[in-house]
Order: sequence, then structure tokens, then C-alpha cells
Amino acid sequence: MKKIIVTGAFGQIGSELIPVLNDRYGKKNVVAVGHHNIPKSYDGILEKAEITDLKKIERIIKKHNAGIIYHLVSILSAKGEKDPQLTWQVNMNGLKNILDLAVSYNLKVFWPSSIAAFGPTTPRENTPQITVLEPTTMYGITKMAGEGLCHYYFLKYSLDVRSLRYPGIISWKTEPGGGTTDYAVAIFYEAIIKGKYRCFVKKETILPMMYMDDAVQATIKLMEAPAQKITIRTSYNLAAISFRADELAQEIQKHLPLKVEYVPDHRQKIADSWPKSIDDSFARRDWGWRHRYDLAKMVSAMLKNLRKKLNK
Ligand code: AKB
Repeated sequence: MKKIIVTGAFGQIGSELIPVLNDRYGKKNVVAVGHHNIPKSYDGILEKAEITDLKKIERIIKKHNAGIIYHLVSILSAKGEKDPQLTWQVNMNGLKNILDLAVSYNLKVFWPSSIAAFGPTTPRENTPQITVLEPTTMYGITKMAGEGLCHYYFLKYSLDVRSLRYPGIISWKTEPGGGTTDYAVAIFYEAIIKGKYRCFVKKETILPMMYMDDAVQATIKLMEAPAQKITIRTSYNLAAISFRADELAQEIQKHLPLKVEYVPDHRQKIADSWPKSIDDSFARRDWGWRHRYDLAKMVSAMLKNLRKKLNK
């Protein structure tokens, strides 16, 4: 079997996708490529490389006879606003390098887009698959342009590149770093550790979200779908749950005492530029996407897993 390469292996998504890939295809077939947060002991194939180091990435592809690449490296929305130049370089040049290598070495590619590709001119309720993309963050611009690049490589080079517009992903193993939807993860840590949370968006803020297990399941399902089923080569809308920030707090309060103060900061503007809910009917129709976690199930799973992790 040709090997599967995962870049950004130890980020929020990579650290949960890799164990599932290992179980499904065997540890000897999955190569984790990381630069940050590399665990002291990693039980699998590990390569250390920065995504902008094209030569090194090429050597890794050749060395392992790769057939598939999950290119997960990305600087997220809020962090991206602190250094837009670096965000462009990592997100766009990184993707372009991977797509070029994929053409040369005949790799199938997964690349994550995001609801950040949308902007204030996009319809915010039940956002359609094909709609206006006028993002206002550098992260969103790299997602919009990246989608265009993936589509172009499919048309021009017949590259089998597939993508999802992830909503905010809620997970307990690894914390997200520098996103706008991070409040929906941070609230769980603070609820368990301190019983109070200072939320950086208004309580009325509604954003599309998804539990990590659903995100991983969607990613693998998309990549395993027959090529003729894939009708979207920019990026598929993907949805599970949408809730107000205070609805999340209320659901957590059913399990433990929690006081929440809402003190919006610069991230509010980013949240207000994104959709509230997403129409993902293309994904459901084309490759059978179904989410499994609603708000109540997601909150129970998060609290159970985090309590174990934090010994609380
Ligand atoms: C972020 O908040 O930047 C990310 C995303 C929605 O892509 N979680």
C-alpha cells in the first residue's frame, strides 16, 4: 500500500485524525509530518519538517512512496490577523507547494477549508454551497483562494483533490490555537477547572460547530468516496450543529455549576462576518455525510473526556 502523509500532524485535527488513520490503514502506512507540538514519544512514523521547506517535503514523499496526503497545516483566523504576511506564506504557499508535489507524484489530496471563506456579504442563514465568497480575514482569504487553487488543479491537471469547509471544531485532546471559534472549547476547560468563564463573544453569537469525532468521520468518508461521486472540487459545505454562545453555557450548566461573563473583543467582528448555519446538502447527497453529535451529546462527551484528561 502507498503511504498516507499527514502534515500539521500534531495540530487540533491532525492529532485526532492520525489515530483513526492508524487503526484503519495500519501504523506502518501513516506518516506524521510535524513541526510544532511534537510529542516526546510518538508511536508511529514521524518526520519533522516545516511546510515551507519544499525540498524536505518532497524527500519525505519520495522516501515513503506516498499515495495520499492530508495537508492540514494552517494558521487560524484570529492568529492570522496578528501576522497576515506569515499567514499567506504558510497557508497559501504551503498549499501551492503540496498541490505541485501532488501533481508530480500523483498524490490524492485532502485540504481543509473553513466557514471563514465566507464573509459579511454571504447569506448567513443556511448558507448555500455555491454563494458569495468575500472573506474579511487573511485566514479567510487564504481559504477562499485555496479553494480556487484546488479547483484549478482538478480542472487543469485532473488532480484528485478534495476539501471540506469545516465549521468550528470542538475537541478535547488538543486545544485549537488562534481561532475565533476557540471559545466553544475554552469554556469546557474553564468550567471544569474554575467554574467560571469569560467569553470573548456576545451571548447571542451563533456559529456553526461540530464535535471532532464527526469532523474526522467526515474527512475519511470524503476521502474514501468514489471519485465520480465528488461533484464539488472547491470545498464542500459541512454542518452539524449551530448554537448561541449562551445555549452552550446552559447545556454545560446541566452538568456542573458555571458562571459566564460575556466580554466581546476583536474576535466578535470576525464571528459576525461568518454564517450562523450551513446548507450541507451537497455533502449529504454526494457521499452520504451524516453527523452524529447534537449539542447535548457533544457536551456530555466533551465533559466526560476532559474530566478524565484533567483528572477532575
Ligand atoms: C477559526 O475559528 O479560525 C477556525 C475556523 C472556523 O476555521 N476554527
